[in-house]
Amino acid sequence: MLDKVLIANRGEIALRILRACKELGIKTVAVHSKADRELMHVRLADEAVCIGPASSAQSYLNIPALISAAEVTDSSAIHPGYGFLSENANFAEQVERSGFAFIGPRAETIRLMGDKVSAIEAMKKAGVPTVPGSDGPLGDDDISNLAAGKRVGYPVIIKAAAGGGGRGMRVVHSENQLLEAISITQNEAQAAFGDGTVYMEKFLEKPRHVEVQVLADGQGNAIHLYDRDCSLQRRHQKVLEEAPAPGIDPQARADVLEACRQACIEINYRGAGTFEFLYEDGKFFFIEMNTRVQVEHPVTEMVTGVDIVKEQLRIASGLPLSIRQEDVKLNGHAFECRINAEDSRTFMPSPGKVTLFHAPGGLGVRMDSHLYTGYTVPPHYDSLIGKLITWGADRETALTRMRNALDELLVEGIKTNIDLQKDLVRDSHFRQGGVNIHYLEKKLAG
Ligand code: MV4
Repeated sequence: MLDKVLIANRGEIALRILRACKELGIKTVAVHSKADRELMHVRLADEAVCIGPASSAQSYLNIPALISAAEVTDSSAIHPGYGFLSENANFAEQVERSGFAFIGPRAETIRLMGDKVSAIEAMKKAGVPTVPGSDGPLGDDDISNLAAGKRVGYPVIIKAAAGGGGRGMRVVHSENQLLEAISITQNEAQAAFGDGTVYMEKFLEKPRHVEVQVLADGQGNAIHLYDRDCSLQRRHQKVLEEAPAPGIDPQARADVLEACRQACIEINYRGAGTFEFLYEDGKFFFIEMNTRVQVEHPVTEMVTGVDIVKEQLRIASGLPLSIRQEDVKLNGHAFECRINAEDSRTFMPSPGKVTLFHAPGGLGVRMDSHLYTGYTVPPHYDSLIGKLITWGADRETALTRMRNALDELLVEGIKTNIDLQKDLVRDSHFRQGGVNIHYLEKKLAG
């Protein structure tokens, strides 16, 4: 087992990683910016190193500072968490070249999935269902691009190969807009990512966002941990997630889960990963793969009993998977409400001092948060201050527990989205299950 892990992140996920390390008897190193001395995991870690000023660019994204911190503390591995450098192939490469284990996939896998065109190609080859589209990047020949549009059928969507997560996309409703849309998306992608490569997909109008969690050991073993529904989002920021995705066609689901597991074996995947799909009319369409632990991983943990972060640490230690597919049983239902420090109306971040924090409790209630009374939420980072997760033997029970837990949750001194979450868990369409990716924004507009 790894001896000492440097946690290259902050907030609730840093605390989550610290807890997993402690369970496995792994020593921990917290790295933090000057604005983050008060973070709970900094207090709880065996060692702490200040890596730079408040700005992320000079601290949590500062590769030389992170590698130096790993060197001076004699760490054996670096856990990147989510966001920041978690999907940066160059970081993974430098970490491993410096003699530390990167807790994630090999750099070449991160690179493969970072380029959405190569990711889709690899998945298609592995038998994962993809969105009908251009089968590779669009070239600069107008005639063949128009032909591709005709073949795929309008509406289509033009996406940047280097994009993902909603960045660098443009919907095209008819042929006469196609060439201009391609050229604008190419220019924007070149400016934003330094790579103007774009591709085309059929635009799905009312899909759900359903994703599949996987674990693989890079030694030929891979399992899936079922699916999550993350359709409730605003501006590509997920708000409320659940596992499993409700009301999915059983055969389509069984097929896609097995396809994801096989794909991991085919590409010799290592670590935790997520296959993102659009689900519409009973069919799954792969769009992207995430090569990190995700914010919403707890809902999967609650319904499978598998500790995803502990498995990441075991895999990085070179151990084979501790669980076989046939031993993963789906048990009950879980929800996660993301708690953000933001204005409930404008969604503007609301940093400041937390004058009271009270976490809910009881059977089937989990609060992953670094908050405590007296903590000051700094203005420099993401506004996520915690995740409230509930489990129940069925969806209704888990949702009732969430309604009650949200009523118990107290965060005073800053603005939060708790009232929005209270509204959502009482929404009749959401309670029904299976709303599409546009539902929340339509509700907020209406
Ligand atoms: C799409 C799509 C419809 N059709 N692709 C947005 C984020 C990125 N991961 C992919 N996205 C989309 N791709 C096709 N072919 C609609 C979206 C989309 C979306 C997807 C998932 C969750 C929320 C979304 C919100 C708007 C658009």
